[in-house]
Amino acid sequence: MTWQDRPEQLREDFNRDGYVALRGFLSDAEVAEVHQNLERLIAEVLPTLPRAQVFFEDKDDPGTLKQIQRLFEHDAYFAKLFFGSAFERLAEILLGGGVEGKNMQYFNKPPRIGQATPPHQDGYYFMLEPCEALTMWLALDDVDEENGCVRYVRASNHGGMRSHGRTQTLGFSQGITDYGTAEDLEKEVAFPARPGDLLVHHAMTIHRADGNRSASRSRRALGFIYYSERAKEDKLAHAAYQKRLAEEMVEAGKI
Ligand SMILES: O=C(O)CCC(=O)C(=O)O
Repeated sequence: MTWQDRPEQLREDFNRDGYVALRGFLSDAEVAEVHQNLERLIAEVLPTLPRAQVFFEDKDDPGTLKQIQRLFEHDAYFAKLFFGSAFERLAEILLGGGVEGKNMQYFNKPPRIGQATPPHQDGYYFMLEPCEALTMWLALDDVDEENGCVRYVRASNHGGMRSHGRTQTLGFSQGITDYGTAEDLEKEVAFPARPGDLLVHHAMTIHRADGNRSASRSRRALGFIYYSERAKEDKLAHAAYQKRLAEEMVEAGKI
């Protein structure tokens, strides 16, 4: 049975737990195609992108690339993967209606130096009313506890928005300030993944990841963000925040 055969079950699991994991969402051949296109994009397109859309762990070392924003704007292959695709169809099933694709990101945590992802709720960044949106995380490497697999707090999508504060993590500027209660830790579930596995979380679901402690294994992934058509964005607040953040990053010499 494939994921298309069980839409109600998937939506029920997603609403209950705040996440679903679809193993083997892409085949090995499809993952190989994504890798080829990423290599091409990194070699040919990356040098032309605005600096607020490309993050390195060390901006003087191109080998430490950690994030690229808005892939679909930069390249037709990624636009096709994002819009009108199986990913978009799955988002419609899980959010129960029409969706709007908002962001597609490349994530890496380079070996040894890849930083932890602070605990956060994406909805805090998105500024939506109602907060109906999701993020998909497509593994492109074997990912486990050593190289920083994603961790979700089960059913945290039902607990409201937690207090967030500024972090020093490039690409994840906000983190939950009181993360680590007994309930958080008890309900935290680690999601090791292999290339082609897809994790999907609701914008209210608390999640985090450790850094990459491995000596030589990269930890690459693609993120897909879709908003429900019902969600209204506070566009002014969002644009003002993005501008302030980009200025801060330039001032701090991070980008
Ligand atoms: O790649 C990661 O560590 C986490 C990604 C994430 O937090 C997100 O896409 O919301």
